[in-house]
Amino acid sequence: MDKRNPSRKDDRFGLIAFITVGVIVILVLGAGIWQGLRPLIAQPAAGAKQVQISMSGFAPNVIRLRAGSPTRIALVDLDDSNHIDGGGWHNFKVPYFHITEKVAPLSTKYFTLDIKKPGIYRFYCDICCGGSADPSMNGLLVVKA
Ligand SMILES: [Cu+2]
Repeated sequence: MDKRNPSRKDDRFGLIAFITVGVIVILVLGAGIWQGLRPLIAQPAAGAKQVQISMSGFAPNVIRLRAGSPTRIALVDLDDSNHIDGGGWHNFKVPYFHITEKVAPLSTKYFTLDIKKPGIYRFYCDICCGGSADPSMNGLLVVKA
């Protein structure tokens, strides 16, 4: 009589149960995260240009403005506070104009950009991911006359 067979069956059952529970946990967590993020992502900021920021960078990373025409920006932070690097906080810095706007995890920060001088200016986040040295944390403000 082979004594290994029953224990092998037990192992397989254990593995299948583990995978099933894992899949259920991933589905439930995924649905929860999606439900939590959806209002943020879907919420149209009335009259504001939406700029999303996360660990993967700014989207869009090119913001086009007209000189002398104030533009409201809705900076949407998609990261939650569980991020080790910066705790989910991000900022939007335009060093040329000494602008710094900070946004909390999973929230939206509204501010107005009123640039009078046409040109192309760099912006970046210096809270996470290596900050201004990280190309994905950089963007360009294109201000036309
Ligand atoms: Cu950041």
